[in-house]
Amino acid sequence: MDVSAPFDGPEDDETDASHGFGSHGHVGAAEPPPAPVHDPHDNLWMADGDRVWDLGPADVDSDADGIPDSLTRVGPGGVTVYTDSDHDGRVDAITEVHADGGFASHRLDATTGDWVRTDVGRLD
Ligand SMILES: [Ca+2]
Ligand SMILES: [Ca+2]
Repeated sequence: MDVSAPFDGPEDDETDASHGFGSHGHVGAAEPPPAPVHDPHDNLWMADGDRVWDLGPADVDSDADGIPDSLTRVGPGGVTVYTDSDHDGRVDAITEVHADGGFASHRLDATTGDWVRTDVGRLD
């Protein structure tokens, strides 16, 4: 083999100038872990059995972190709020607010895929 590497010339010694200039080994150790990538244009979805419901893009930022995570649907009996709390696109919390002021919250159990009621009450 005749491999002529174009950059295989003698190294200059400019890198020596940085020696002894901040000898910290792990400069990036204090950096926070990368945030999960989220495309706000991704639609929220939820699975019902073997069907997948595409609910459309999130338009409500329920926890004020700057990322839309919820959408609301108004039905004949009240308003339902669908929330994707971990920003993976899949709805994992639902709150139904009924026209009479009662509400019920459900959260998706990721291990079983079942919806578990987490809260129920009445808005006064
Ligand atoms: Ca949010
Ligand atoms: Ca989710």
